[in-house]
Formats: sequence, structure tokens, C-alpha cells
Amino acid sequence: MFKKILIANRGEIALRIIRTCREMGIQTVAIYSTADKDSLHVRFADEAVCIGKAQSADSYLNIPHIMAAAEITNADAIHPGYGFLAENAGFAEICAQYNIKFIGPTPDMIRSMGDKMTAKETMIRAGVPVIPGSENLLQSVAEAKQLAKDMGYPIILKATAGGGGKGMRVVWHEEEIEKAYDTAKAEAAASFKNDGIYMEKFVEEPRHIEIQVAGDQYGTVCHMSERDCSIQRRHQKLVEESPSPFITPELRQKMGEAAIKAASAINYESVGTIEFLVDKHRNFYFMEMNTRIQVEHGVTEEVISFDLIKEQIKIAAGVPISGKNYEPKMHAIECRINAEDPYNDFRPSPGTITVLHTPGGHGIRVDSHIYAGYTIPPYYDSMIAKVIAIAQTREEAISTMERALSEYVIEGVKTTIPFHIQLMRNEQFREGNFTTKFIETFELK
Ligand code: MV4
Repeated sequence: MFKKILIANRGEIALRIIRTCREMGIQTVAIYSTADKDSLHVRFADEAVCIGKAQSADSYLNIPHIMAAAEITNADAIHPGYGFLAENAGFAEICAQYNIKFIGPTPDMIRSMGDKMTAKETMIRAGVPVIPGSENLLQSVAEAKQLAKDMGYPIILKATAGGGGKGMRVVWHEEEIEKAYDTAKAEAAASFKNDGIYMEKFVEEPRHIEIQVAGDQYGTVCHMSERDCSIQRRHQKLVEESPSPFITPELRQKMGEAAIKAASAINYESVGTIEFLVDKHRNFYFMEMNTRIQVEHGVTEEVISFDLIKEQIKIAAGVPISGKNYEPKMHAIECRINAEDPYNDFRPSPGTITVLHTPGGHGIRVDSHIYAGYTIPPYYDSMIAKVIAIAQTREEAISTMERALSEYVIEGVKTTIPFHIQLMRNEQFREGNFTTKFIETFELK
């Protein structure tokens, strides 16, 4: 097992990783930017190294500085968390060159899923259902026009280097395709330095349901059931839950098997997530694979009673997994609490937290790095806490969540708590009757 892990991240996920390391008897090294000198991850780690200025490019994305910190502290592994360098194949490669274990998949695995068209081709070969569309990157607007005509509108154009919604264009009529093609290509080139785009049939009002998987270094892969992440706003997830109110045990088994096929196709090593779109007829299609631990991993941990960070560290250290699949034994719902003003277009609201009371009690888990007196810097993601409610049924989990959110006091900055309270009281949400379009029509009072 590793003796010392450097955590190349900040905020709640850095704390989350430090906690599991403690339980495993592994020493921890925090890295931090000048803006994070008073952060809890710095205080909770055994050692801490300042690696640069506030801007991410100068610190949490500064590979030479991070490698220097790992060298001087003699860390034998690096945990990247999520975001920042978690899906950077070049970083994983440099870790290998330094003989420091990157706690995640190999650079090849990251690359093969980072290019969405390649990922899709891999899934077709593996027999995993994908959304009907172009078999290759589009070569011309004429080709796009012909393909769209054959397939029927609406269609969607996606950047092969994209994911998470960037560089996408939905096209409803032939008259719009030329402009959409040009803007999608230009946006892809500007955002990713890769202007490759492809086409898919547009699935209207789908659900976003993802399957957690784990694979070890010896080819064993298992799944840990689904998370429903359909409640999103501008491609940012707001609420995640497991089990999905839309999924039957039969569908869970089918999607679980497809997810195992998907991960096995690249001999996946580490924990990861297969994202599916599910249409109203309960047809499911592979969308993307996330080759990292995700923000919402805690939802799965709570419904199967299993530490995913511990599993990820063990896999990286070469420990084999059992290969057993997991089914939800409880219901868990997570609300992401952001320092944003939900009454003002979710505008970021950084600043100092003056008063704080954190909820607790039966069925509540709060993963957060905030404290009274903490100043939320303006440079990073605005998520400041994740509240997870756990109960035997969905109805009870919603009631527990509503109770916990009503207890939560955060003063000094605006937060998304009022939004979540209203969502928990919404009839449609309570019925489990929602798609990825739900938030567009949800009005905050
Ligand atoms: C789609 C789609 C409908 N049809 N693809 C959004 C993020 C990226 N991962 C892919 N996305 C979508 N791809 C086809 N063929 C609808 C979306 C989509 C979406 C997906 C999941 C969750 C929220 C979403 C919000 C808008 C669009």
C-alpha cells in the first residue's frame, strides 16, 4: 500500500480524500494556492506545500510545481480528485515518468474516452448501444445536410473533444444547419483546439442516468448501480439521487451489464462512470465515460455502504476487486450547495461566511470544507457543500433533505439552499417525474 499520497486538489474533495487516507493509515500531502492558505485541506493534511498563485493555471493546473511538491515530500502516489488534472492524460503520463502512481486510469484509457467519437466507436464494437448518428467526424456541411435529411430532424452536433455540453448545437430544421455547423466547428476549435464535430439524432426530454463502475488491474470489472442526474441547469448538475425513480430492476441489470461491457472494452482500471441518455421509452444509449471519481460519488457510497475512494486507492495499489455487483439498499439524494444567488441567474457569490450552522442528525451526510470565518475565493468552482439525505424510501429521503436544508444557516454569502428547499417541495419532483428539461420550466419564488 502507498505510504504517502499527495492530493492534487482543493475544497471538499481534498478533505474527502484526506479522511479516507487517515482511515487507511496513509500519510497525506496537501497542495494549495495562495488563495487557499486558510483552507481546511491544508490544516487536515499531514503536510502542505504552497504551489503558486490563486489562478488555477498557476497552481492546481501547474504540473511542474505539483511534481516538485511530490518530489520534496517523497509522495508515492497522487490523487487528482475531480476537475483540474483528473482527466489529463499528459499529467498521468508525467506521474508515471516520475515513478509516482497516478490514482486513476492509465493515460491510454483517459485518452480513449476523452475523444468522444473514438469512445463511441469503441462502444459500437463492444456492443454497447449508442445514439444513432454519423459513423465518423463530419467532413463538410454538405455531408451533414445529407445525413440529417436521412436521419430526420432534430439532430445535434457535438464536438469530439467536448463533453459536458460545450460546443453542442441542436438543429431543428434544414435551414439552420449551415450556421449551426459553422458555429459548432468554430466553438470547438476555440475551446478545445480540435474542430472535429459529429452528428447524432437529438433525443428529446431524456433522462441523464449514469452507472458507477470499478475495474482492477487484472481485468475484473463490476458495477455499483445508477445515479439519476437529470436535474441540471446549463449542464451543471444540481441534484443527484440513487436509485433513479425511473429505473426498474430489469433496466438496472441491463444498464449495469452494458456499463461493465463499456469499461471492459478498454480494460478499465480505477473507479469510473458510464453516462447514459435514457429516452421516454426507457431505451438507453451510451453518452460518455468519466474516467475519474465524480462529485456525486457519495450518493452511491450511501446506498451501497461502500467507500469508493478507498476502493480507488486499493485498485491503484494493485489490490484485486471482488467482481460482485452492488444494488441500492437505501435511497440517497444529494443537493449541491453553491455560493451562488439563485434569484439572480445563479450568479457566483464569493465572500466571507460570517455565520454557519451545519445540519446533522439521522440520515444526513454533509461533505464540505467551509467554516465560520472562511472566505470563499472567487477563483474556483462555487460549490461549497454537498448535503446527502439517506433513508429507506425516496419520500423519506426528500423529507429528511427538506428538514436538513431548513436547518442549514450560511450567512455572508448567497447560496442555492432556497432553490433546493423549493425543489424538494415541488410536486413533479416528488413524483419522480422529471427530465433534463425540468429546470428550464422551474420557477423560483
Ligand atoms: C444529447 C442530448 C440529446 N440527444 N445527445 C448534454 C451534455 C453532453 N454530455 C451531452 N448532452 C446531451 N446530449 C443527443 N443525441 C441532450 C443532451 C443534454 C443533456 C444531457 C444530460 C443532461 C442534461 C442535458 C441538458 C441538455 C442537453
